Amino acid sequence: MEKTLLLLKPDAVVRGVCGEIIARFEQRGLKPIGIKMLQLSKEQAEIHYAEHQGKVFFEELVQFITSGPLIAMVVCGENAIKLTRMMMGATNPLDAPAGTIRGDYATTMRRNIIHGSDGPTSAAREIKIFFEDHELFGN
Ligand code: D4T
Repeated sequence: MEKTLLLLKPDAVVRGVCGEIIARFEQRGLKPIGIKMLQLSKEQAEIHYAEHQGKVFFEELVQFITSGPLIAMVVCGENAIKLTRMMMGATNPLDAPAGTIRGDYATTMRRNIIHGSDGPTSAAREIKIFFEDHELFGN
């Protein structure tokens, strides 16, 4: 069993599509074991996106992810990381086919509706940023 961190970004909350997106993961067989709504501080966003520090899009990325509340969740299941990445579609929604989350809900790279950890190391690191051990259930 694998765990991964998903963020339903502020655009998903504003547009009221979080429930639909969470339902997709449940339908696929991934089990949510922790969910919370929060607004990231600039410092937390910079830690979460540390790998992008210094890139041209970094400032706008931090500005957007801190612009309003988001929903953070940890889902658990076999091959959860690969499965969630496939379900999300490409980072650039223009390259995400219909049927994927970004392909169905997003149009721009900046507002691409969802984040998912891209590997076991980043999943472990990112889960710790958003959740304490006692906030995860069925561990
Ligand atoms: P996230 O992290 O949001 O799940 O996206 P990905 O894992 O799919 O993609 P990423 O880390 O490469 O990008 C993080 C975040 O930055 C935005 N972005 C990215 C951007 O605004 N311009 C760019 O050129 C890139 C590469 C979109 C997602």
